[in-house]
Amino acid sequence: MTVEQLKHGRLKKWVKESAALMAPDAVEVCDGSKAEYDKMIKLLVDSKLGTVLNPEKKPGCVLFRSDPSDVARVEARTYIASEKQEDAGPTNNWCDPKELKATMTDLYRGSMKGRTMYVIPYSMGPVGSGIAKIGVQLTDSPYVVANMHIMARVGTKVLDVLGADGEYVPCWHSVGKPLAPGESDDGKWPCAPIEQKYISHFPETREIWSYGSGYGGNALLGKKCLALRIASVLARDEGWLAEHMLILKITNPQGEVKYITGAFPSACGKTNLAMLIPTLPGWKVETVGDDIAWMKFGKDGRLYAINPEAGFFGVAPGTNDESNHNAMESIKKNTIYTNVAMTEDKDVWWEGIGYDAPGKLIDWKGNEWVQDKGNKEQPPAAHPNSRFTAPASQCPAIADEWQDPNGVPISAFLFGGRRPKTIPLVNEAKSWVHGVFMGSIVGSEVTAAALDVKAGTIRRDPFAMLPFCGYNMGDYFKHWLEIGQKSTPDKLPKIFFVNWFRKNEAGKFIWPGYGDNSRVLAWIFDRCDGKGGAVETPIGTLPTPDAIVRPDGVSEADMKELLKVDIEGWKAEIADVRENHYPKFGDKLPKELYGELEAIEKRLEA
Ligand code: OXD
Ligand code: MN
Repeated sequence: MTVEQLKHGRLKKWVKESAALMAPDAVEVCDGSKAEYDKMIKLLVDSKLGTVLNPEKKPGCVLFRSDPSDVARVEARTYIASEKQEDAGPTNNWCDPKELKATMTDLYRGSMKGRTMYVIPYSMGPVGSGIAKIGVQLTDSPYVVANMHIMARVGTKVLDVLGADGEYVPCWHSVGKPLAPGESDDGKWPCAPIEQKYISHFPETREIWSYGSGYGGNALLGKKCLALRIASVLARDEGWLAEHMLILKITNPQGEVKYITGAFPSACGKTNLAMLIPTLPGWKVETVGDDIAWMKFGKDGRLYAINPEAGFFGVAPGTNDESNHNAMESIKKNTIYTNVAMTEDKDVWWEGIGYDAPGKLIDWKGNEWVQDKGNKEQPPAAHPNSRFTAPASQCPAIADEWQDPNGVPISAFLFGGRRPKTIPLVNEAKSWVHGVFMGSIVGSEVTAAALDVKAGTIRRDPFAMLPFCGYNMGDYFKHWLEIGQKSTPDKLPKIFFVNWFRKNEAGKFIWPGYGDNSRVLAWIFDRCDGKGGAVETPIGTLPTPDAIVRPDGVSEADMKELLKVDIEGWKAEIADVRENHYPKFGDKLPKELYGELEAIEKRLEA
């Protein structure tokens, strides 16, 4: 479709003005068809950016290697450009919107020369759902178009819903690498240097401007930018929730069903939890979403969640048949791989895939790589943040309801992180406010390799939303407290703090995790019905020692340790929250949360 054929006057005008600034050689409106996807892949293969994988082993799959400067979200270059700095809050980078727009307009000027501008109309959420939102992304990257085909619903069907004057979130994206006449990418991943990368959000005008990166969360603007940062602002204003949460469906042996969402910081196994295969006989877990949940109240006072995405953009390393069989099945065909290693017969390989490298590989940088198991210093063949982009419909465990436009009713929220000590395996909040307190103190252990911080340090990541909240996190806590006022405790989801990552003195994990997490989910399921053995403790409601069926290898003593209230550890935890965490939010920190802090302090002293 051409720009002239667009029926939406405002959209047409905006596309034309954008094209005049960015000066692409051509403009194409995406229709979302398979032919369009194939055309993008062909363009990418012809310009030597993509490699078609072995059709016998990975039919319909393509591999990309990005520039080493463009391998992950860049939090330092991500901005919340609200009118007032206070509205971005202490945890976001802020810039004056006028200043930022001026800087970026200069960068965008002529940035698409030699390239085509693609206009991608997309829906986050089932097309036409009352909970869904529409965005239109302009991009000069066929890689982004192909990925958006998988991660969102794109094309003509979205324009049909938008009609002549519907609302959409305008999103600008350019890789920031114009081409001279006759020049082609010729195998060199296009992007701008790090100091020219900007991932900018304008919450008041609901706009997204991304420049200089072609990678994942920086460039697929429906995901973190729209579905979390901008949507969190819409949710605050409209009384709903846009969260960094997986959504799972769980069925007990009697055939009863509940839906659970869970917020965990990046790299804590959300995708694995969303797709787990229970080791507990008779139980079944199915997937609704693995990264983002949008929740609105139904007429019955319950919260209903949709997964706004249509695909999985998952981390490859560590994914194997044991850790996540369903993910491995999901990525066997029609998948885009980025920065994994390639075998001699054009299959994929990564660290933690479950078997040794089968011969010589090409690593994520494009160099030959031969596994040297004796060398602990050997750089990985796959980048630690290498990814797969796969259609959710390919997941064998996808729930029938995953595209239900009305969403699924949520019974429980989980919060968790990697906590080797103190935090028990599972802990039920005593009240909504106590649950919000739990969410507000979520933290996860960082490894020295991941960030420039001391190994073993706990990075607080409230509600796992630290990099994704589009406004002041103090106000975000308040919003959560207000949500709790909109319904009654019997209708609201119950809140649980979980921790699959406890270690013993020798540094070994005490809890096996993965499929055995179903044992904890079963207790949570029962608690939602007021059942399941439970004891009141100073920190919350914990399972009785025999309430969770122990997996092989977990002794009675281990279970006791996993469910112990570590009074001294909790005192230190609470002191850290009081001294280092909460003060960051100044007077925006709701007093109810200080109230919870004090109540726990008192109970720990008693
Ligand atoms: C993600 C993340 O990519 O949370 O989903 O970082
Ligand atoms: Mn995520």
